[in-house]
Amino acid sequence: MGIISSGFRGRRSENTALPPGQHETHDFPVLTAGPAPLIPIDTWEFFITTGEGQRYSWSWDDFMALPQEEITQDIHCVTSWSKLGTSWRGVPVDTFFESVETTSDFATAHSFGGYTTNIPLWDLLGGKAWVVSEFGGEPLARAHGGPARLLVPHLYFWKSAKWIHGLELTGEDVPGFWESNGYHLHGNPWREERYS
Ligand SMILES: Nc1nc2c(c(=O)[nH]1)N[C@H]1C(S)=C(S)[C@@H](COP(=O)(O)O)O[C@H]1N2
Ligand SMILES: [Mo]
Repeated sequence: MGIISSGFRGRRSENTALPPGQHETHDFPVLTAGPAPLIPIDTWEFFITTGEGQRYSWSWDDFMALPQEEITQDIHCVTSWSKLGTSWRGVPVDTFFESVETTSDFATAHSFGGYTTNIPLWDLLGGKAWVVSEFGGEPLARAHGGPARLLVPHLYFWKSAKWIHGLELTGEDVPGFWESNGYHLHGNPWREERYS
């Protein structure tokens, strides 16, 4: 022995699940620009509008009737905390798209309260994103986006729009709230796509 490949030399992060520049937290910080909106369940809807002018929508009951998945994923906030192994329950974005026809390549997620964030459709489909209504086996707390938020764990957590209202599909990538304020258009934590 005695031969150590250069890949193993030096100080290694204890947890290989952490993207570069991130540290693990066991808290669940709340990060919201502005006040948390209150959305009564009977007025809640999730919409998808297409570049072709179609509008699809689901009431809370429609949403609850869809097949739900248990999700365990790591989340990474651009402010440098990561939370590993978080558990959620929700509906894959793919499920909503089963009935949607579009040629659009991009989406703007719209939240109740006005927050927006842009995400390529490719990053929302293929089992990579969900609309979730439970965290850790409990209904999602309002501070964390309840009754329902978007979960896009493979991108920085600002893409996981709390109080999700719907997805507006567009032909071009249109910067959302943080993306218009200096954050990266895409936000892949493994490539440290933090700021533009
Ligand atoms: N509607 C809405 N969604 C939002 C935000 C927000 O201000 N409003 N903040 C984003 C940011 S910057 C982060 S880091 C996460 C924080 O989610 P948490 O408060 O559940 O930790 O929500 C994202 N989704
Ligand atoms: Mo954030």
